Amino acid sequence: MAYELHYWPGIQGRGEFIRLALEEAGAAYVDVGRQRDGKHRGMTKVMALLEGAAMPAFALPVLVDGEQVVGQVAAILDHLGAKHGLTPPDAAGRTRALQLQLTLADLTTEGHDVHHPLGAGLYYEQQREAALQRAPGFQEERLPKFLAYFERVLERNPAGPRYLLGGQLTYPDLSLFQLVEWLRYAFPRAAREALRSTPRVRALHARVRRRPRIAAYLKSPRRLPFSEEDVFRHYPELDSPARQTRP
Ligand SMILES: N[C@@H](CCC(=O)N[C@@H](CS)C(=O)NCC(=O)O)C(=O)O
Repeated sequence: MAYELHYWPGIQGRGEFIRLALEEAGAAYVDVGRQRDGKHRGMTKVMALLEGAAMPAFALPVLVDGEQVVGQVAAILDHLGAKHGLTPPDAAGRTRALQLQLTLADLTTEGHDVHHPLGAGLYYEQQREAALQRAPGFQEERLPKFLAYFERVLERNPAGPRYLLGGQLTYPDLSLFQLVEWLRYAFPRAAREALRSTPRVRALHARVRRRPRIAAYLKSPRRLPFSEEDVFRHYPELDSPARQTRP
């Protein structure tokens, strides 16, 4: 039976972490929110699941696997990883994968909060001044710190720096690929600067991009473009060198 991915339509969003894992696994799935079949529009089903599941999820994405309903990106990837060989087989390795994914979730939230520092309920234009103040700290301190961390993990992998964990691809590799994609889109200047000193992260990104199923997915209509509705957004003024944005 095909998995159901429940997520907002029209953006990559956090649903993209799940799509990349499903695509790499070659798993059949229905992107429910994107279904447009007249009366039973996909988002009606998505909202019904959010509100009606026996054990509800707080937010999207949500994965339905038969009887099981799983929320939180990291928990969904742990579930899929175990079923499709995208997590290390031993318990310690599985916990390490989760640790890396949760660190990527922290980076995702911090990247989002650059353009929405005051609250998700306000438009960007209502918090632009605060965003301008927040952006330099993200670009100069947090982004380089996160990327240097993943560089260190790759460098210290006893099996070599091709993947974050062991000698084969696991789901955090796919998620790190997505973060590099987003960072390059949203903060081209800052990402170029930070990635200059993280060659292993750059190489991992290129390696994931070349994987046949990922390459096919990226060319498919299922891969939506980046946009200013998404978790990572490109506002040129937020990617300016700090000295121009600080008072
Ligand atoms: N920690 C959660 C974050 C989920 C999340 O923030 N989802 C957003 C869309 S990307 C959402 O639906 N937010 C609604 C809300 O938080 O009320 C995860 O990783 O799944």
